[in-house]
Amino acid sequence: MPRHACPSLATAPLAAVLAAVLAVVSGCAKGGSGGSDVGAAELGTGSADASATVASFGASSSESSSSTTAPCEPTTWFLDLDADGHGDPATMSDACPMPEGAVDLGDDCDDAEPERHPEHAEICDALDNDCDALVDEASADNPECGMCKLAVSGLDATVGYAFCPTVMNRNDARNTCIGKGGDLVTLADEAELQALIAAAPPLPEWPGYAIGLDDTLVEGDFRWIDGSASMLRFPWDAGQPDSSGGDEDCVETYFPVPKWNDVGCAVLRPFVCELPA
Ligand SMILES: [Ca+2]
Ligand SMILES: [Ca+2]
Ligand SMILES: [Ca+2]
Ligand SMILES: [Ca+2]
Repeated sequence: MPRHACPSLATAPLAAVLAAVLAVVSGCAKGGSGGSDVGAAELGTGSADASATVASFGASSSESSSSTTAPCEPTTWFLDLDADGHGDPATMSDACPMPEGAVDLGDDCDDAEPERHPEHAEICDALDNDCDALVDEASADNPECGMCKLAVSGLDATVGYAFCPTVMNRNDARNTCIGKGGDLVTLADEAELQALIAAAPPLPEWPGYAIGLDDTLVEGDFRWIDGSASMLRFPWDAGQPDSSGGDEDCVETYFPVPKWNDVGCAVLRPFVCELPA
């Protein structure tokens, strides 16, 4: 069926207004091509700024393909005050087009610190760079921190070790590990012992490194500091433990061969921490 004809505006000025109104009602657009559904706003104002905001563009974008203005889809934005490409999730808003200073990622754990966001490598700077709630944890990018060599356990990627060469008594060593978010290392079984050995950097054979094992409560009954049981058969060095002098309640291990020795808890030793990774 042929389309109905659009009236000419050139021949009858008075009739032009009526014809224009009729054209809208009947589906005739300004160009006279007919059939396209141009919005009334365009006819009334001739304005092309309807895309400036979501509200003015409305929900008719799919029907405006004949308009010369490209549609603008509303997008969720987040303010990125520290300009690290990751926005503050608390500042979410939908807008069109992109507001100044905003990004479409809302995962920054600290929008005032560009050295902290989920894609940042963890480095030794007393900050949680990668936003995983762990500060300066061991990773391929963070092999050493605070004098300690760091390594992730090959047995459990959530476990890390810190091999700390600074000598101190057992109590201070333990508090240092606790201050790092862990404790002196404890070993559940042979597999964990082997994981510790494999993770250890090259270390001098002496002195030994303090670990989280002692018989402070009951002489001769060595227990892990976290109270855990152990399936590990302790790899004592020959003749150890001997409680030489009658007061050797703490334990040190040598690397790379795990020869263990009981030693006085006041003796200054390097130490191994077990930390979340
Ligand atoms: Ca940011
Ligand atoms: Ca940040
Ligand atoms: Ca971290
Ligand atoms: Ca850090």
